[in-house]
Amino acid sequence: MAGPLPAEIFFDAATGRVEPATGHYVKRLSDLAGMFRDEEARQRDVAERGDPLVYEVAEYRQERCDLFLGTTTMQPGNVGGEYYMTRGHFHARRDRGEVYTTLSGAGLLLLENREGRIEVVEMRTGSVALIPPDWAHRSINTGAVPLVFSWVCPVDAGHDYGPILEKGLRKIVVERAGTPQILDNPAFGQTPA
Ligand code: PAN
Ligand code: ZN
Repeated sequence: MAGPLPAEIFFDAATGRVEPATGHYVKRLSDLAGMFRDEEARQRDVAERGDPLVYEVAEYRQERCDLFLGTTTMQPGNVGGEYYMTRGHFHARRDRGEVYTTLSGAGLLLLENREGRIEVVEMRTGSVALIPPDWAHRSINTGAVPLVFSWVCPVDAGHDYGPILEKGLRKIVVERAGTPQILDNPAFGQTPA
């Protein structure tokens, strides 16, 4: 049996389109219950703004290849002042890292390790973030246009969403007078209702 073959994959830096893609999913605001500090505002926006798209993920993978790759495209927006963000996760395998490369837009990558240490990496065109093994990671679009980044990850890394769903991260990123502010998360450690 032939192994995986070398491939050229095209990423559209403005739209995040992956060509060819082997998978794709979208996350709308209705999919993100309990993630924002103002849950009522989230529900209102779902009802009144037609359940806006928050982000989408497109990927390319081949069987028996140890790596896979893709893009995440995040819309601009906020819920009660808290910028649109991804769910955020640890990798299920604690010995698997990842690399994010920002293709367009502007944002912040919020990282937190098991000891509660926080790191923030700026996301802007050309910036490459190294996510070491066992650091939770969440990306946040703080700009006025889509934030598009590519990622490369071991296929066996897996996702563990549990800890962030249950406790949140220690920091939140909110808009104040048009600029992003990183604040302590007042609800950290509280499981959403
Ligand atoms: C990324 C993320 C993607 C969506 O591909 O999965 O940006 O974020 P959430 O999975 O946290 O919703 C990645 O980090 N993969 O491991
Ligand atoms: Zn990841």
